Amino acid sequence: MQTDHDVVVIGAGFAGIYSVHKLRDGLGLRVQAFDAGEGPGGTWHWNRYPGARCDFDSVFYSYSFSDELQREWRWSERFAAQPEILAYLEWCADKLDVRKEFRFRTRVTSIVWDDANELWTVGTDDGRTCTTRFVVAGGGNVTVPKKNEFPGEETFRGEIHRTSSWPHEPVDLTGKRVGVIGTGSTGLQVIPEVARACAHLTVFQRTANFAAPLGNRPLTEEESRHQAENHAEVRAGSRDNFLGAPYGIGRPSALLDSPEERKKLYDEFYYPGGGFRLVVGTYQDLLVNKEANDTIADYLRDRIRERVNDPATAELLCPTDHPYGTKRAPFETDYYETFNLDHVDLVDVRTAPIEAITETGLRTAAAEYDLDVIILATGFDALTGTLLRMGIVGRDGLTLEQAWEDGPKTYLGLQLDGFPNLFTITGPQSAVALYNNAMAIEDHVELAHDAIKHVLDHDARVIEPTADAVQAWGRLAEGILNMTLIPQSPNSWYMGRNIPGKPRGTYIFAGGAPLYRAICQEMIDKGFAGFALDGSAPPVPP
Ligand code: NA7
Repeated sequence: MQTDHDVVVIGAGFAGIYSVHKLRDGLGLRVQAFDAGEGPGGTWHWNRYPGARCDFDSVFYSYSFSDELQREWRWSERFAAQPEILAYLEWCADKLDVRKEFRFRTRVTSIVWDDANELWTVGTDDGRTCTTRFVVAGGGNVTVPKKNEFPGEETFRGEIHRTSSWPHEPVDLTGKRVGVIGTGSTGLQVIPEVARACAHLTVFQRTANFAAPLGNRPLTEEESRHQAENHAEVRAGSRDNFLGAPYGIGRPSALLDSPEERKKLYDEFYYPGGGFRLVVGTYQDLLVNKEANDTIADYLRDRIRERVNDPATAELLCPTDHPYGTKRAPFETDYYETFNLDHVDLVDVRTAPIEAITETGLRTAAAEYDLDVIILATGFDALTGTLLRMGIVGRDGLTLEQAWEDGPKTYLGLQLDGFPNLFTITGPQSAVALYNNAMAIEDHVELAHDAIKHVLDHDARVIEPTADAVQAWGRLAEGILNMTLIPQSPNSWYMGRNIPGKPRGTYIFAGGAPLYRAICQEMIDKGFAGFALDGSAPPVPP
């Protein structure tokens, strides 16, 4: 049956921009794309809080598929800030001429499979609907903020801001008493910036985090030009690296070196900074061996005690409840020194939880805090939240909520059984979260493109993973996750544990990008093993 479009693409971030380009210009498909924002940018359109910055080097956190894009764009900092990444994505959208396929300020609210006609009907919040053969969901996996858990928000006489929907106009904090809730990657970025701008800052910390210096600095013109002109050499090896950047590979085990050798190596990575190089460039067993992990955890706690003047505050900032890296490792600039400032206080809300937002501030189980501004940096319903709010209904009226009531179930994080012709870019259980997201997205868009091409080449109508393939992938992803230390974190979003009531499960593929890519390649070589075309499938890969 004729549909309005061949493909509907959701999202105008890294995933949506590339999907439109790849499917329209590569396969000649009729593409309609939607994004709730006013323009391209995705995550980088919304997260405009002070200090928002990527902690992957800009030269790696950018598209690699186009020589032209890499040659023409110049980064100004080693780790770009939000405005520059947003400008980059807007520029890419123009260069690729994809804006015209997007309807902006439009949120997708329903995606319903019509089994009789083998098409999707997509509804949007402007009351319109359209039909399409394929849907490529590229709405990001860290986009739906965690709901505010504190009663009384409506009574507060000051301002409340969420980092994930920060106002476009600058927020003036001069002379204000500010409270920040949350000390994840976002909190650690926003806290030093807010401290610089306000009269008094109270940081409400439930779980201390292991942060290491980011090592950001401006790039010289020479460096920036060198990166652009030699991008292939500069990025070589990215796809062979666990994290998707050419960061090198560490020594086999932290336990084979003496304490002095270990300290020397950690110092070499810690003091200059460099983001995730610390995780992959030091020792290979940090995420799988608790004793090895303890060596870096102790090292990082010692650095916190060195940098924070007040011993009691330093102890409160030292994590004790999870191994390093089992919650997403954050990177910081001046975070710990912020607590040496006279006008900054740290409040422990683990022992005395926040009970309510009041007319004048916040109340914890132990005290009242008077505030003019409250900043919520409390995290996201990550990995599944974006898809679950799109009103997706597959075969036989099965909703995505029903399909995932015990946690996500996917094949390669790309497709789900019962939801034909629907592709989830960097969906749950793909090589996401522990992988440079820009590159993970590129890989996945190409995989979706290859799958759609496979359908078209075979004059088929629908592609969908078999139930066996989904089960096998779930078992593999779970098995690999259980070989790491990640399950030892009580509240990591890697396992859905940061949201009360969210099903616990395997939300990421923790085997690393090279293994994930090898599995996908084998799947393709075996004729899209694990996927069925019009109901008929080749055997599941061993
Ligand atoms: P995170 O890493 O989930 O951090 C959220 C923070 O908010 C974390 O410190 C939480 O403490 C805290 N939080 C959440 N709920 C509460 C309540 N009820 N009381 C006190 N504190 C609370 O989110 P981010 O935005 O920082 O980072 C998300 C990702 O975005 C990041 O990893 C990058 O990939 C981009 P908790 O640890 O739950 O005790």
